[in-house]
Amino acid sequence: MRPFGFEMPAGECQTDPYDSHIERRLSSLSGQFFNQGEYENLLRNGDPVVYEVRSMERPEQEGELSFGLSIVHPGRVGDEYYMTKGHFHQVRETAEIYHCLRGIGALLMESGDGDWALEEFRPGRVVYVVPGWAHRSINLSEQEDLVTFFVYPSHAGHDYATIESRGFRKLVLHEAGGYKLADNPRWSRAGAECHV
Ligand code: S6P
Ligand code: ZN
Repeated sequence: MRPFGFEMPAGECQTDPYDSHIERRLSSLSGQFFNQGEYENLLRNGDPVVYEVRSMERPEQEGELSFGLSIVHPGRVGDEYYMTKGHFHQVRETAEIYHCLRGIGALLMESGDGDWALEEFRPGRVVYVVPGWAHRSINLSEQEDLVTFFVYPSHAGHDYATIESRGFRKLVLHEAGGYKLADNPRWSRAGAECHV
């Protein structure tokens, strides 16, 4: 492959290099939303696409960088905003950068021993995920997609199982005029530490 460049508009682009497109529907986020009753209600009325990822596939080896767009659609399950599954990198010593292109949201992050951080996304904002921290994108808008550009080392791999089993320590919930953070009752420090 030769060096290359491409446009990165916030909207649709016909000339981007992405060769992979995945859609994550509500059914693939089973157990992740706090309000299980509302989750099941919504699923009975269909299985909406919650988020999409367009990326360029690179060999999963050190030295390569994988990158693409994460697009989280607007919506809520009860008071909880649409969000990505979230993951640790399998190779914990790998970082990631997110650059917000469009929308309003946040990146919820959590270290292996349960420290947590929330960084807001708005157009132009960059978030640096330090090695060892799990990350989940959350769309805080009720109308607009949250579009971020991400880049990470291609050998990082993805550990989804840890988050699937206990979730993140904090929930990001809607409240009039903004959002609030709440403790996730499913989360336990013991569950966090056994996965460090
Ligand atoms: C990969 C990077 C993003 C996410 C995407 C979807 O390391 O963090 O490409 O894959 O935002 O999130 P998730 O948690 O479903 O992979
Ligand atoms: Zn990642």
